[in-house]
Amino acid sequence: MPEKFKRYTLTSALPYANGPIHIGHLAGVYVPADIYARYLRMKGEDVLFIGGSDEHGVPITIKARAEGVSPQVIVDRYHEQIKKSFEDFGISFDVYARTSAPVHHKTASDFFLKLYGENKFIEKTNQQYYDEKEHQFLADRYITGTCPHCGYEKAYGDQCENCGTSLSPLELINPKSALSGNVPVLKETKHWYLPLDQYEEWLEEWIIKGHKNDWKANVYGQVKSWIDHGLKPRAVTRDLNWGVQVPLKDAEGKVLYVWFDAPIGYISAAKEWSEKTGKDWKPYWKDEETKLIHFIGKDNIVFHCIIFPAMLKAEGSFVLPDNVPANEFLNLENDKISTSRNWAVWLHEYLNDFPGKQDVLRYVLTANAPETKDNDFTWKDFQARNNNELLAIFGNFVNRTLVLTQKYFDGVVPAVTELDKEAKTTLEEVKLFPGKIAQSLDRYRFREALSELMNLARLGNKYLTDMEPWRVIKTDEDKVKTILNVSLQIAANLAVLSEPFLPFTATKLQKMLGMEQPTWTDAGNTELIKPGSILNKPELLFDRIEDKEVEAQVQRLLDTKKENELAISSKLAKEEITFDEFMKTDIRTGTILEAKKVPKTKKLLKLKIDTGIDQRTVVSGIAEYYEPEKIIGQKVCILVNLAPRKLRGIESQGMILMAEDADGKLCFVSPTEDVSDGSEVK
Ligand code: B3M
Ligand code: ZN
Repeated sequence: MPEKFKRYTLTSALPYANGPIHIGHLAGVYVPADIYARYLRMKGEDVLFIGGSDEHGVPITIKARAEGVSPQVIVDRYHEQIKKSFEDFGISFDVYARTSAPVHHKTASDFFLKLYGENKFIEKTNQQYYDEKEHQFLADRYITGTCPHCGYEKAYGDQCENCGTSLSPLELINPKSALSGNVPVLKETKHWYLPLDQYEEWLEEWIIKGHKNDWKANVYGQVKSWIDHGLKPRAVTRDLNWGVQVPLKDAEGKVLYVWFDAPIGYISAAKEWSEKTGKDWKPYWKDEETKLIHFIGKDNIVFHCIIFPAMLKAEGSFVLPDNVPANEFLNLENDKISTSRNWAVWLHEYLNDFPGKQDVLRYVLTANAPETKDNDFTWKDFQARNNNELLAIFGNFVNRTLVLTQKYFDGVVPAVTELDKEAKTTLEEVKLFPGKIAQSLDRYRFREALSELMNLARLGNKYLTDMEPWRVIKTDEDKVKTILNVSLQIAANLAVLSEPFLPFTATKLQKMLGMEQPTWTDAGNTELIKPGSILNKPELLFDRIEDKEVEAQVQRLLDTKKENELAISSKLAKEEITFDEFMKTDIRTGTILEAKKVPKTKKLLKLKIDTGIDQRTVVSGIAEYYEPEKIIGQKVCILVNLAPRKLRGIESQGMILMAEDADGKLCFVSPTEDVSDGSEVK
């Protein structure tokens, strides 16, 4: 059991504000963090649950560059979208901040200056990779290459996402600029380094010895292997212009490394919360009786278990994390979730497609949480868990209990007449659930805790089915009073214990049972619902998810896969073909008559083209490059004898020819002189 703490500071990884939230983020970080925060609050603990957007770093500037807008435009767009989708999904942050806020720039600068003033950095001038075409130093995601540890060919300059190792650009094999594709040159530049090697002994003591038994094996193992491999000084500044400016005179054009400033974002978020609530933030970050927990995904372990703690240790006035229960990765339909390939279930789209079903997704992502190893989300499983578990067990039990109480006693809670053996045994079992669930939650075993909650629902469902009140009512009304009273006590315990996991369901059920703001200590009480109290009108907690709903989601993913193949195929160098093979193609000049976006896709336009021989529909992956209304009348070359193919339910009869340069910029291949549509390209 955990020793008593005065308060809890829970942080959740700050998502880059360069795209929406998807189910991988939720399963890895935000659902477990929210379950834990709600559980602690129900126990009456003092909790500060921190979230926010990570708005610096190369992922943001790469996205801005691709769209030809400023990084601020990108972060403003996605910060709002992410914040709203978390709110709508019931992630109960006490504050949701952002690292482009002035309070963060001040906090991060002051943090840097304190370490600088106490000579905690090493100042080094050395050779760094530089892109001569883009006039830009290359760090982090601006440079890619082969990971020296695992051979992954798309490792970034600061980390290999394949094996998680933190890297520096100079370690990459065959480095290439992610901006121009060119091989970079080496150029001199000055940076400030955090000497992680000087903290190796302390980290050994604090983690390897101190947290051997309470940190998750997947986290402990990764940290141990880094420390065993030896830690090296790490640059905490970058030659970039988007980020927190390095607060030194000779640091023009340099910013703090995003992984130096972002974790400090947890602290500046607490200051923002303090400004909003008038409460003092300092105890939540500076009092030893505060339990600090970082909720993250496994790719963030090195930053939260080695680099940020070393920073906190060097600064000296903050508490250290008590635990970092990092989850592994969630895959989608047996493939890695990928923002760039749009292979994801986006939270804002889920909320739109499945209104009122937040708890179904919370349930499935917790039941399948990748707590110790990567796991997979499938829409079939999503449907099955809703229909066979939430609806058939939890919902069915509660609904039958409430409907029968309405039917036999007009919704007035009946008193127990006599507690027979089954009733006594069942109620004794009910009393054990709060302890079982709490024990799992205290050890960040959310899947286990949720399965115990479902076991309580199973217990109720079995008791009601075995007792058959609908049969007994014909002969023994008193016995039915006991059966339904016992069932209502189980339903009331579900209403309390389900709140951390299924907050929307718990609120509905508490309302139906007339329960006011229950706390954790109410759970296990088998007289929660008082005889004579009047129940509110029952409503269904869950409804059936039909095949067609999930089939539509699977089809969307299949269409996405086809779109990606379409996009990728244009990039691959083709093998040699014979003249005769080329002569099989029939390419004509044509004109675009109509252009429309294909709904729910990012890449596709539906075009109507006059080919000179007919008018036909072609689906083309150019929506990210061209506004439909701007390409009406555009002359094109079209491959007219390509076998038709269905894309998002639309039959595409041919392919327009586009040219794409190394930067991925597209342009039409069209006749340079005025020729009639249908002219043959030879
Ligand atoms: N922005 C998210 C990621 O690596 C990163 C987390 C920062 S937490 C301080 O996906
Ligand atoms: Zn690697």
